[in-house]
Amino acid sequence: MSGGGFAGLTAATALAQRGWSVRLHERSPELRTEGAGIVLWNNSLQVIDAIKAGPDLMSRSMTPPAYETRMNNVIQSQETLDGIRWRTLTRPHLFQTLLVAAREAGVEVVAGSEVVGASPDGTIRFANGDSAEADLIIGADGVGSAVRDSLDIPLKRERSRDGITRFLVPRRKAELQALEPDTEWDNVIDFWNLDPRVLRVLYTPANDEELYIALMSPAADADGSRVPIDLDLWTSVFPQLAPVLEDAAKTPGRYYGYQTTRLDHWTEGKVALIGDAAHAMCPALAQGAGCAMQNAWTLAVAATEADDIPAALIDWERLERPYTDIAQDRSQWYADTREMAKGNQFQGDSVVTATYNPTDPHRHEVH
Ligand code: FAD
Ligand code: 3HM
Repeated sequence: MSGGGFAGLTAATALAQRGWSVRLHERSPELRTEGAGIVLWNNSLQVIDAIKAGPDLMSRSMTPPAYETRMNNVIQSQETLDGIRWRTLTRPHLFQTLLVAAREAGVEVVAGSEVVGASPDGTIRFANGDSAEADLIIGADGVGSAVRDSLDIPLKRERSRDGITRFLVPRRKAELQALEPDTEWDNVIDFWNLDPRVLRVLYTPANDEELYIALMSPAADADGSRVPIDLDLWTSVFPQLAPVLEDAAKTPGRYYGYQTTRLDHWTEGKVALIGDAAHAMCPALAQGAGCAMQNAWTLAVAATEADDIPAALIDWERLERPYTDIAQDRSQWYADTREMAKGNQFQGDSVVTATYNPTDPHRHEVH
């Protein structure tokens, strides 16, 4: 396994729980995550349950009463998402949850170990010159995947015009309530402003103490995309968020331009790619990690049941990829068109992946 992010940890855990002997190589000297908050939907929550990490995840996460969308501070919709399972949480909490599950399952984690490539015959190569043989090699090494690049798989990378800077800050609910008493500050609130200037704050409570805020602007807007953030600019547009924007301005931050990567194929021989290595997507539908975990799980199940691993991997991609493709396509469309600003966005094609249950053994049967 190359990469100890959400994809790699999930696949490693699911395989180890099925009796595989799993070694996970992580380039960084320590296993940890960068970043702020995250939203998970039924597809990944089912996987969390299946690897028996549900109680841990639930202990520090929440389901907000609604996903609210505002345009110029006028409410467009308050989607209660009835019947759809979703949770908001911090990335460090998801990471710790998965790391504990991996360790309990007996995954051997090797930190400070950089993978430089893999071959379809089952050879993995390391930066220190070593190599090893395996029945299955998984490239879960993120958007810059060395495993993927070593296989020369044709890929298409598209960049969108907007991007985002993410922060984890204290909730400050009482202060926010004082500024805007009629607001339900436990909601996710997607504050859009398109006119006269494109600036958006996605406000996502992650638990009782921590708040995830994401500040979006076009990459071409030098002040909007500046880090540390331009506090005067952001508070002038979003005065009701001043207390939490002040906290955000104290951290350096990193502006992330939206991008999408599509590969011609995800597997070659005994090598499979999952997560951002295979299908990096725009975050509009909050499905990047969700798809990573869903594919990690289904890959582990398919490989365990296989008589012939290369053939099983091809089958796995054929059956599972449509659920990722639709999330990727919709997220890119939302990012490119900014149509999310209209509200009522979690319907139809936009929730096909969110409501998928990858752990249902009968999921591909036609009814
Ligand atoms: P990564 O997290 O990138 O992990 C890859 C790991 O591999 C890293 O630990 C890295 O150090 C390691 N590595 C890299 N190269 C090597 C190498 N050569 N050898 C060994 N190790 C290596 N998704 C959601 O589901 N919900 C959300 O709400 C959400 N919000 C998002 C918001 C933003 C702004 C962005 C940018 C993304 C968001 N995502 C969200 C997407 C999600 O963050 C990613 O899809 C997910 O983290 C991908 O996980 P991964 O394990 O594939 O890759
Ligand atoms: C959860 C979430 N949703 C949407 C975006 C986005 O459109 O940038 C980012 C997110 O973290």
